[in-house]
Amino acid sequence: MKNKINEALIEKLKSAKNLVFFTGAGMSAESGIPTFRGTDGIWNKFKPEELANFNAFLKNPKLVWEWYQYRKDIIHKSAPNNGHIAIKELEKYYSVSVITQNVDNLHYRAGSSEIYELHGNIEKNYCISCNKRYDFIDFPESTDSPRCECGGLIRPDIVWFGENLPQDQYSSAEKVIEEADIFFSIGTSGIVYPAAYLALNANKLKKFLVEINPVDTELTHIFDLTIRNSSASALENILTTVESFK
Ligand code: BV8
Ligand code: ZN
Repeated sequence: MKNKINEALIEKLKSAKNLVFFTGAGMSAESGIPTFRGTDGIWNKFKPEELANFNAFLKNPKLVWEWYQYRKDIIHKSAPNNGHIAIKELEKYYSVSVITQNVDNLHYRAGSSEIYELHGNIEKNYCISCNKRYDFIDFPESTDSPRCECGGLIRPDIVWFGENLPQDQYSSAEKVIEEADIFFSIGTSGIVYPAAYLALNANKLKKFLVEINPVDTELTHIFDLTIRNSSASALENILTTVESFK
């Protein structure tokens, strides 16, 4: 059932120029990609400290690579959902910036033109010894984990726990938030920092904040409006409403 979107949001959408979408794993749930902490969450099976950190990688690169290849296989069988596509379509009417915590490359595949990847991208890799890039390739099956021609270990270009976020992505994200008229936080539990600081910044800057999530999150209290719906349905509703008055 199409629920009508909130009058205050419609008024904002009528006057807005710049939209910012801050997205998390829930954005890709309707593409069939498991979230991290939900009931189907992948962290229920694996502990982040065991896999998504550099020491775990050095200790057992093959196990960490198996985990990332398993996730890449799921992602390669998935496609952007109507939520990713709606965000791309809104570029017809607004300046749209996507700030994503997701590493699944789906916003790119949906065609969004301005994306800031805070936690890296599962299709990108580099050698930890010589920094040679190995992006957008699949490594052949082997008994060892992928090695560079220099002999060094190749790692996913993903931000692990305890690692700094790419400074250029983070500071660009901070800048687009300053210009935002509406800040949407979609499909994130809001517990991972410093990414979650970006929502707190938007709040401090008194932007109009909208949360799209089926359930309450750690950040719910800072939002002007919460839409308790899935990202794909909520974003389709928003796009249809915008198309009705643009
Ligand atoms: C760092 C890559 C500096 C791996 C990930 C304060 C300041 C700084 C750091 C910290 C701090 N407090 C704690 C820390 C440490 C840590 C942290 O935040 N820990 C948390 C767990 C408490 N942060 C770090 O380590 C960061 N590094 O700060 O470096 C530093 C250096 C040295 C020492 C200290 C600090 C690095 C963080 C990045 C870690 N890497 N991923 C990989 O992907 O393999 S984090 C991981 O969580 C993912 O990247 C993911 O993007 C991120 C956030 O998760 P969500 O996207 O929110 O997903 P989640 O499953 O949690 O929630 C899904 C939501 O969707 C739910 O709310 C659900 O209801 C909703 N949903 C479900 N279905 C739908 C839906 N919504 C809409 N529609 C649906 N259909
Ligand atoms: Zn190398």
